Parts: sequence; C-alpha cells; structure tokens
Amino acid sequence: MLKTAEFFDFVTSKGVDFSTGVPDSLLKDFCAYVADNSNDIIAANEGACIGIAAGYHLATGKIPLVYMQNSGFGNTINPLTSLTDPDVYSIPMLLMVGWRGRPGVKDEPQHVKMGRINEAMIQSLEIPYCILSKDMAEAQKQIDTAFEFMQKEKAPYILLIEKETFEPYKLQSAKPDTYPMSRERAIEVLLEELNDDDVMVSTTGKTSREVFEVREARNEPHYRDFLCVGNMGHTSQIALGLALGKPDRRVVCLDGDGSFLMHMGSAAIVGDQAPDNLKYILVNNGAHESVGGQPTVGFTTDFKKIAEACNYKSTFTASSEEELKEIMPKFLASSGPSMLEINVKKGSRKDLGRPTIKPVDNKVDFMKNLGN
Ligand SMILES: Cc1ncc(C[n+]2csc(CCOP(=O)(O)OP(=O)(O)O)c2C)c(N)n1
Repeated sequence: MLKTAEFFDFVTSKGVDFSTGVPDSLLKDFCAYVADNSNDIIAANEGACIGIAAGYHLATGKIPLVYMQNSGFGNTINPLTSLTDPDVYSIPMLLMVGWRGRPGVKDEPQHVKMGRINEAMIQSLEIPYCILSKDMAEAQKQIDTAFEFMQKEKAPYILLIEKETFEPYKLQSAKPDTYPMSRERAIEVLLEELNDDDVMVSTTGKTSREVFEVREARNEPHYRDFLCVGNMGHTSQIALGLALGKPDRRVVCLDGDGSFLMHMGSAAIVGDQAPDNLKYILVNNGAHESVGGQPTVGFTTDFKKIAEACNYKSTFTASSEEELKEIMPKFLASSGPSMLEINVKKGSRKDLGRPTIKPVDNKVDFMKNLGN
C-alpha cells in the first residue's frame, strides 16, 4: 500500500498545488488527505472538475490534480473530448480514477459494467494511463512518466487506482454535526406517513440501503421503492418521469444534498413541468456521507430558495424528529412539486447491509406495482 502523505508529497514536488474532485469510497483515504492538506475543491460533478482544473491551468500554467470514482468518469467525457483534448485546447491534468468493479474483484452490480469497460473507454479516448502501483518506488516512476507526458504533450494523463492502494487516513476537517436526527431515523419517520399506494425513488448510496432495511424491519414489501444503486444525481428526474407518467399516483423522491448538487439544473425542469403529484425530499447532512463524509456545500446553500426560484409550489424544513412528524402530513398534502428539506447528522449503522434483491428484480416488481 502507498503512504498517502508520501505519495501526495511526491505529486506536489512536481508542481501540483491544486486539486478538485468528487469523493470516492475506494479513494476515501486519499480524498480525506487531500481535503485536509491541499488547496482542494470538492466539485458538484466530475465533468465540473475537468472545467475547474482547466480554468486553474489557464490561470497558472500549472498541472492540476483531479480525482473521482469511475462511476463519474462518464460525466467527464464531454469536457475530456471537447475541452482538454489535444485536438481542441490541449490542457494537461492528472486524473486519478478509482477503479470500482475491476474484473476479477467482486463488486456491486452498478460497478460491474464500468469496471469492465473502464480501460477500453480510456483507450478509446486516446488518453495515456497506467494502473497505479502499490509500491512507492514503482509509483514514483509512473508519476515521473505521467509528468513527462503532460509537460511535453499538454494533455491529460490517467492513473487508474485499484482497491486498497492507499493506507488508511481519517478526515480531520469534517464539520461537527448540528442536527440531532440520523438519516435512518428520518427514513423511519417518513415511511410511517406514506400510504400503501405511494411510490418512492431513493438516491444512491446509504439512503437506498437504509430504505431497504427499514422496509424489511417494518415487514413491508419493496415494490413501492425504486432503489437507486448508481446513477447518482438523476433521482429527481426519474421521479419526474414517473410523476408525469402516472399522474394519479403520489411520487416521493428521496434525494441527498450531494446528489441534488450534482445536477442541480434538473430542479428547474421539475418546476417547469410542475407535476402536482411529485413530493421531493432532500435529506441534507452537508456531506458525501456514503463515501467517507467529505463535505458538500449543503449547509451553506439555501435549497428551499432554489426550489422556490425554480417554481416549486411549496417548501418545508424539518430539523428534528418532532418537526418531521408534524410536517410530513402537511408536506404530503401540499400541491406539488413541493420540497421538504430534512436536516440530519452524518453517520450510519456499522452493520448497514445492502439490498438483497437484484436491481432488475426491483424494477420488475416496481413496474408491476404501477400496473405494467
Ligand atoms: C457519478 C457518481 N459520482 C460519484 C459517486 C460515488 N458516490 C456514491 S454515493 C456518494 C455520496 C452521495 O452524497 P449525498 O447525495 O449527499 O448522500 P449521503 O451519502 O450524504 O447520504 C458518492 C459521491 C457515484 N456513485 N456516482
């Protein structure tokens, strides 16, 4: 394994003094180290990282560092082909891509396809890359090669990062929690208020895992919930399509602050389409909690004002269990689209499991429940 500080010091010795990324569970220790020790910006999405890094290079002539999980690699394809590519503006940057779903390594269903095609995708983008060695001397040689290339060709270079490449590092800069309720407790309370006829779309990461487990604990079926395991940032748009396609059913969308921020423009489309049956819940813990708790701008962004500016019909906030219990009936009865922001603390159960039903079976059951 690589010592994170030693690796990062070596990269900075090459003149890197700026990083930007979207956190990744596999790169958790590296992301935490960078967040604590670097001039770092956690971006809204991976494509945005390429934009920020490009701007930094234009401003300083320096080579920036960009990190991400390969789930978000797809978000970079447009700027990598039309901004940084040598055929366009030719902008160098070092990309570190966490390789979930690497063939031969067991991983969750949402990572399998990207893991399998990741190298082929990089090759078709004609971006040189290597699989970062877990041996420091070897890794340093790879970094030397990467910088020689980036300096000469003025183009991006990719380091594919395998599981357990970096030694553990605990995030020091996590902000203290201000709200008493956990996300799981919020889910328990809100599920209590839903009708059997309601359907729900829940976001990527621990939210959907908790929804699954709370339903199990309540001995309730899973066919009312479309549990997103991947597709981070698109939850509200799945809910929009559902709400428009089934105007007679109440559609609840359960999103996270990181997910909402990832494609915030989608809120304007929800507001414009204005389905009355869409009830949007934003569980705000100010963090990318599912992948290590790295901060988002969730607590410095006024999500209710954004919803109002996007023509949502009504907005609500709950910051404790008592408030949530009181507000849920009003929120569900309000004309949509309406938004409920639930402020919660970070954290989840150590023994939190994962949905035991396959995504495709979840889809079939969910569609059957909608009469398809
Ligand atoms: C496009 C994409 N980028 C990154 C990830 C990795 N990832 C999974 S969950 C998550 C954090 C989600 O944060 P938020 O929506 O605030 O929910 P929380 O985990 O805090 O409950 C991230 C970054 C991903 N799955 N997809």
